[in-house]
Amino acid sequence: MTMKTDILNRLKYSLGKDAENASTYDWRIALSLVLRDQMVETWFRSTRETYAASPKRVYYLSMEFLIGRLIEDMIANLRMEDTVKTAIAELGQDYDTIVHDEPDAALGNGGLGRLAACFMDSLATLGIPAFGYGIRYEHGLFEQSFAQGQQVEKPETWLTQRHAWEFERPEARYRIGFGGHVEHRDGSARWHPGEVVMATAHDTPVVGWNGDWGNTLRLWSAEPSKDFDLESFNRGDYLAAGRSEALARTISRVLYPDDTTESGKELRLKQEYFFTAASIMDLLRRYLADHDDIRDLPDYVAIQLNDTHPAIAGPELVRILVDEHGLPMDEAIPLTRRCLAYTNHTLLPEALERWSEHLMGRTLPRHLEIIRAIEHAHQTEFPDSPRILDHGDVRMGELAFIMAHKVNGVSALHTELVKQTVFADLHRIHPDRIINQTNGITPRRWLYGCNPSLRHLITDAIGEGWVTDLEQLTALKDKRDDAAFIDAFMASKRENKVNLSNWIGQTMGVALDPDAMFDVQIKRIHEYKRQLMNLLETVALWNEMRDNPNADWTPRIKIFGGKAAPGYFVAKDIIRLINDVAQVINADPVTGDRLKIVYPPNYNVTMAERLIPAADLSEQISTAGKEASGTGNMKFALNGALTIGTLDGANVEIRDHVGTENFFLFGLTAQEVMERRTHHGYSRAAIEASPRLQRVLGQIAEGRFAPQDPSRYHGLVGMLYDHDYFLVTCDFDSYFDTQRRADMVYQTPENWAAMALVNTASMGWFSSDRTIKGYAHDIWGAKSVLSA
Ligand code: TH1
Repeated sequence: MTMKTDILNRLKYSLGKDAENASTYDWRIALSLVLRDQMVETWFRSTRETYAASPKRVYYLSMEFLIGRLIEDMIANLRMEDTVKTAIAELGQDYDTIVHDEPDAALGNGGLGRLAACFMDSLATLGIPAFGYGIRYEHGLFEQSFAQGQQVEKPETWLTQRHAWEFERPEARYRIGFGGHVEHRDGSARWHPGEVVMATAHDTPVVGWNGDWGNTLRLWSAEPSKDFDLESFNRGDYLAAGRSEALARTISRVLYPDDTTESGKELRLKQEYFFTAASIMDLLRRYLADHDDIRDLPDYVAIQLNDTHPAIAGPELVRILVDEHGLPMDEAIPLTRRCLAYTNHTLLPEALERWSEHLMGRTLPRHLEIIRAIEHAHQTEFPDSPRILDHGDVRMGELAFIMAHKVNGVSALHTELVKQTVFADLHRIHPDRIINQTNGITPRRWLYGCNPSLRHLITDAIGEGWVTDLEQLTALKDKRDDAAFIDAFMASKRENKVNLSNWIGQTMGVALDPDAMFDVQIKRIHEYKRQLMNLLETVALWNEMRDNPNADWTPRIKIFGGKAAPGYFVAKDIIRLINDVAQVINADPVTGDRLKIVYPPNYNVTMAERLIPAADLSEQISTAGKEASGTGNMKFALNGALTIGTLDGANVEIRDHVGTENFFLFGLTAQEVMERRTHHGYSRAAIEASPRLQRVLGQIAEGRFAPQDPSRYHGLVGMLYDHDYFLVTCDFDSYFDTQRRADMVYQTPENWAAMALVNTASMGWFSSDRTIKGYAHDIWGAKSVLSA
């Protein structure tokens, strides 16, 4: 009853609308504002308790927070589902319509950004005082559509609507300098920036489970330092007056759409420094408000660098300690190190950030001096240390490593490879610095929220404790021989598949058989993730179905989702090929309902929430050694999909947890991959040994899927023959055979379901709550402040 009046009041007083004239948008904003009001209570209480306890605070610095929609998250965490649904129904509105009206906040590219969002949820649920710091991009990741099968990018516009969750903080504004020169006098330095941009804070409350604790996601937006250039304006030079304003705003205008690729652009460096510097100033202001001695900073502040993107935090904090607080350099560097920790998310050489010294010196002259001082100090102590400054570049990985007291990888295998490869020499010098923290996912969004039918089934069986203690799912293992439970488990999966089929029918006009195996690969399009291998296997299966149309084939729906970086041409070719092949196969009456390919455009968090609960088979097929962890792999297994995968990233640990008999393993190991690359002509040899693969490549090369333009894929096929760096050809046969093994198991639905149930039941360890406890204990020395 009060919920209903609260919504009507918000509609009236915040939106100036009455119920008769309110649009879906108006209802959504009114509801969001009511929910935000509810969160504010928790939020204030958490802030008060934090000030009273004066604990160590965690600051998670990330270029990306891929939060998606928030409304259902907020409703679930506040435990208000029934209240809201009743109120919305009484108001004569449709709950789903309102929820689906919210734009998906895509302030990230993929796994790295989504991990940051899961971590924020876990920090709040665990009651660890924390801030997420990032950039309030005006345009998130581009919107993808397909034109004749090719990816088309359009700007994303989530902020053209009101972002109902945030509070602007005009009082939290900082001046961020760029360029200019450094003045040295009497042994001290002063940086005189040539250009200044203002950083303004926008706060989104992040409330944990049950509304027990609230933290803050603080995103910075860039604004001109003076409203505009009055002098130019008065001269009548309106363009010049606007130019400096536009330049400032450019910094928070758009997210770089490159996942695991370094862009090396000046604007990117400015974005990195912009949000890092604002965050450091903000946390220092908070610290100095109730502490006198800057030397105690590491007892109260833990700063986590999400990859090297905020690695300039090291030199920035040293700069403030030395230039503004008068600490000697040899004290400032170790003090800073005790505050900082760095997470490495990839070994891909193209992702390791480097900035030319020239650009760094021009953009951040004082920081370049400090980086030289850091280099000098480290070289003095460890003369054979690898260098930060190398061939005229500043290497951000080395800088982050040297300025961090802990460096972590994101899965057991990845951490081992970090020790053996990128940071082998630094690891020898600092053998205790590298540790592992295997990634995790929040069960609130990735089971409770996205899969209501499974949520209810589990809660009815074992109670609700699993939501904050995911290991309780192990109790479900007892149910694997309980026929009634297995039936209910299968019914839940089928319900999700029917829902997905309806959505795909409506949005794409393709009819799907919900009893077919739903085989899903959703992630950024990248050669190392090998969507191409999945597609080649699909064509091979199609050939064999046509050769043998009367055999008892397991029907398959191949579902793809994902975007390619706009400048990544091979990835874009792969997208086009998937769409071209889909056209041919989907129209084939011989295979009919038994084989379909669907590739819904514009994959995002919201689409993942639809697809994952409906998946039977999860494709985690990267070249071993290339996927640092993966987190989609965890979401699928938690929702009762079986994995077909390589021994890569967190797949290794997932397989250990669910049992080797409940995981479809194939392919070369990371060691074997490295070894195979030393063989001359390995891919041509693999193709020649596989008639099945030869046939598929022949069909693609001769234009079977692009009859109007038969040479379209010559480049792609040629690449597989000559430089198949990601070993698609070498793993193809083993992948195909393993797929047929999956087909066989699927033919006995109860067996499949029992294996799927064991997957769900074994995923407790992959909760991001476990991951965050690991960071808190091993890296931050931070504790929960949540009163019991
Ligand atoms: C991803 C990794 O590729 C993935 O394996 C991992 O699960 C995820 O991070 C979370 O740890 C990365 N995303 C990016 C994005 C950029 C640069 C490097 C990486 S690594 C922009």
